[in-house]
Amino acid sequence: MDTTGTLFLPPANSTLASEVDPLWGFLFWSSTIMFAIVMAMIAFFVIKYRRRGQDTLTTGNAHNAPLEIAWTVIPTILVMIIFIWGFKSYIKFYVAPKDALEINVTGQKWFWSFDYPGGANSVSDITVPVGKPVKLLMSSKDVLHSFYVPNFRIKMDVLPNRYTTAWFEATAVGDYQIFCTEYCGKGHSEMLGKVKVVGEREFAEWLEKSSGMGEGLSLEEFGAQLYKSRACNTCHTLDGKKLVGPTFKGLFGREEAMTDGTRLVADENYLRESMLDPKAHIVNGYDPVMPTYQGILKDRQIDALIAFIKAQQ
Ligand code: HEC
Ligand SMILES: [Cu+2]
Repeated sequence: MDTTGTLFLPPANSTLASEVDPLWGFLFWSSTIMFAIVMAMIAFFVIKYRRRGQDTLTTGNAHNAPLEIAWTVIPTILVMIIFIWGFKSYIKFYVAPKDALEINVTGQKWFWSFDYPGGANSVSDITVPVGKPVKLLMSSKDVLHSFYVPNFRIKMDVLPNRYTTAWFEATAVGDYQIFCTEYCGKGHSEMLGKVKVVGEREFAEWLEKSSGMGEGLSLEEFGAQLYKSRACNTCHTLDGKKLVGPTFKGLFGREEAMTDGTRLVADENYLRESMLDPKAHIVNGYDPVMPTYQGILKDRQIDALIAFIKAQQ
């Protein structure tokens, strides 16, 4: 069933999703039925015991043992069912299988980055194999974020200075939306990405390609790739337009005013510093919101981005 754009959750594409959905359905429908019964009884009693005249009073019942037992026992049973069912699923969600593929997830304003075993990394989108458990080891570089993949029914807070985990096993190849569900500043709604679920063979090929340092590409070509894959393009244009950050067009060699009153020429050292320590100098007219790429970009990648920026004249 395609539920895109409906009130309900999108299709279930992980093994855990089939744990959650029946429980959710049970909660939803038992609440709905309870609600209907309570509403019907309110309506019924309002009519039955309406005021009929000035002096007619009904005599109230002080006790009704069977009724009192019923309204205690039935909800208790329901709550116990929900508790036991929920607790069992919770444990399954909490404890990843031992053989899970472990991927580090870093949240920062305003994108996700992923580090795979073997040195590959990616920004915004995470690529994973189908039919294999994947464990996410998550932390934040700045504020609270939350990693949410509706198709997998997983949602977990991502905190600075502490690791949280989540795991899933995707059951179908495809692209699934990632949302950040913890308000994290003005770029929060753009903190999007995709889980790209691929076959086992493609995954191995992807790992191979992404752990590479752009072999066979010129620095400028590699830089063009990184400009997109490291999400620079969410804040910097190539066509002269101002986005969250200044455009890369004509940047190299330009003299710029900084908020601390200094004027700097955008040379190679300045560009490098802008990526690794963006708060060191803030360009006049912009907010200090660029994330640091310290620990994310390796030297050849920095060289490649500099070559790419130089070419944008
Ligand atoms: C979340 C938005 C954002 C992202 C993502 C981002 N930047 Fe920035 N960047 C900014 C902002 C805002 C400024 C201006 C304020 C400052 O100097 O820190 C800036 C400034 C810069 C500057 C200095 C520009 C100038 O005119 O002096 C360079 C170079 C730069 N960024 C490179 C990059 C590269 C390379 C990437 C990707 C690896 C990147 N940025 C990703 C927001 C971003
Ligand atoms: Cu966020």
